[in-house]
Amino acid sequence: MRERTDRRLYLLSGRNRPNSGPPPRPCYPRRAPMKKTSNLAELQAIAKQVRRQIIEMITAAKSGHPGGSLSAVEIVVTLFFDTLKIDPQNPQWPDRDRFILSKGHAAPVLYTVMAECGYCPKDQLNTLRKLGSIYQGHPDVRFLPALDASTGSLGEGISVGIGMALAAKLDHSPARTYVVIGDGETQEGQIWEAAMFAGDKGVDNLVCITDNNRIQLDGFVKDILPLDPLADKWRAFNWHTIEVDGHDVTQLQKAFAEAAATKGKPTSIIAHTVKGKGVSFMENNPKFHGVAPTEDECKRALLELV
Ligand SMILES: Cc1ncc(C[n+]2csc(CCOP(=O)(O)OP(=O)(O)O)c2C)c(N)n1
Ligand SMILES: [Mg+2]
Repeated sequence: MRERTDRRLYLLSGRNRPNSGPPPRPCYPRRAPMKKTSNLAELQAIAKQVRRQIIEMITAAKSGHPGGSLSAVEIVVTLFFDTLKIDPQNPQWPDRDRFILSKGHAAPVLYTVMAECGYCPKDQLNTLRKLGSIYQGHPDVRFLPALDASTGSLGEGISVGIGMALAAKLDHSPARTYVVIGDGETQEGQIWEAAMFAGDKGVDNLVCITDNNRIQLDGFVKDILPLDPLADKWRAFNWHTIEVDGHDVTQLQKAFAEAAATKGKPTSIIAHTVKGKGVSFMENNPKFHGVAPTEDECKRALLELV
């Protein structure tokens, strides 16, 4: 029954090949099972390492999105290393929790964390955005089959997540689905259609985390199309809504636990973050939405991330 649901989702994904299931997910060989941790110091240390890797890989690519990758580090690290029920040695486990980085341009944070978990090779991270690399500019399951979804066209991730969450319910699976969206992305109409649907249908195995870093591609969100009062809007759509400091691992852990304990409603976590977090000249600087650091800027950034 669970396999059939996976197949239904696959057909919906548009990659419909008759008489074939989803492509096999190659298990990247690792020697030991992934080490999960709830320990604050360990998670913070991983976050720092992830930030360094993000800077290095975007510098090597000479293009990419540092700001929104850095703002989401604690969110993605806390999910993968602590909250998500996953097994990188068995990436197709039907009851695994699902993760969708709807703001797919922040792929470097996802690739780095997945590589740290053992889903994919660390030594290829610096091939980001190269022709044929498994680390495409936006997450693509055709290149990296351990992903739960291809993303990059903003606005779509919650809708995809709703499908996965409802499929889990049909299968009586404990799997939960987590979607990370951007605040600029929240200006997309599809976000609110999905919010309205999930709130009405009580999709309580779905969590949407907004990386609320206050900046989108063209500048500050408030100057382009303000979202406030953002939490009230999610509440009005019948979502259990929590606001946290998105760089505070402990607050994130508590919010994810509160979401898991919430029945009858999906949960929206508004994570207040700083775009470019961790690198002084990138923080709150709209320029670093989609511009790679120069070699010199890379060196300066890495000196700050020790
Ligand atoms: C449908 C769609 N329109 C436009 C873009 C181009 N785009 C890429 S990132 C971005 C801004 C996103 O801002 P936000 O969601 O706040 O991301 P973050 O600040 O976390 O980087 C835009 C408009 C896109 N990827 N998809
Ligand atoms: Mg933003």
